[in-house]
Amino acid sequence: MSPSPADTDLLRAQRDGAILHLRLNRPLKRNAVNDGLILAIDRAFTGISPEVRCIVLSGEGQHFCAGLDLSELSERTVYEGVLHSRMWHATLEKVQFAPVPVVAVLHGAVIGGGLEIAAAAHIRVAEHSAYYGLPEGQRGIFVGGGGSMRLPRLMGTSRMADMMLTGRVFDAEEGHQVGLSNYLVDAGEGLAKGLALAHKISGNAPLSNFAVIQALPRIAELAPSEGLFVESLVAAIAQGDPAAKDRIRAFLEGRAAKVAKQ
Ligand code: 1HE
Repeated sequence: MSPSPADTDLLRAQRDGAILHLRLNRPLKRNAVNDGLILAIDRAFTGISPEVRCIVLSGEGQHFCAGLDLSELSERTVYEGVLHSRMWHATLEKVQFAPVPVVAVLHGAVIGGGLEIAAAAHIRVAEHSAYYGLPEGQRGIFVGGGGSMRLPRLMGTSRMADMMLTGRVFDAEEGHQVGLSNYLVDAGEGLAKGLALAHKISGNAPLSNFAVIQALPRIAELAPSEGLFVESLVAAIAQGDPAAKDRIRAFLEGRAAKVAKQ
């Protein structure tokens, strides 16, 4: 599938030094994700410049994302449906296993596939306007963008089943309590918070960030014995990096910040 010419601005990309800001840009359709938009996300996460240290993902307009573009759904056969879901999987794998951390900034509707996109990010900042829904149950469909794999790990299978079976919508506070967001901020402050976090993350040693996003979720899925063994390897690799040695020397010589309450 290739996007039509009208689809070329579906995802806005803006580089500011080490930070790449990607914006879902279909506000008139509440950033509903058509094939063009998912393919644009896929392209954006393919071959990220080595100068980029963190990615911020947000949505243009009043909502983060209204989920799958339902107008494209009705024409698909069962087999095309499987391929379509696998396309989302491939794209959101690229998001979750991007070479650098991804911070999602959520506001307004974070629905269906929009929540699946958010779940693939490493950190979620939510504004008080955010609300979370999985109306797939009411629409007669199922999640298809990795939601059944990622969302239970964030909020638990039972809560996700409740959302899908009853159409329950979590507001920003409830979403925060159940683990859907890491930070909850006032209206209009999400992007500033997301960018501030991205700046902090960009200041870390790249290999250390890489280990956190690549090794941590994989180790968490292993049996304890295998997980501990892999952890020892990743720990040794990270501490062998010159950046780690420089930073530890800086602390021991009193040149690095202490850990302090924020
Ligand atoms: C859409 C979509 C969409 C809006 N597909 N066109 N997702 C849903 O079931 C959510 C459906 N959307 C909504 O419930 C509401 O639109 C919102 C709560 C997100 C926003 O409400 P509102 O009042 O701000 O906007 P609106 O007037 O409902 O929508 C504005 C336009 O966007 C309108 O089109 P228009 O041509 O009449 O202006 C809507 O039709 C259009 N629009 N959402 C297509 N989703 C990988 S599988 C994932 C499976 C799912 O994601 S299922 C969940 C689908």
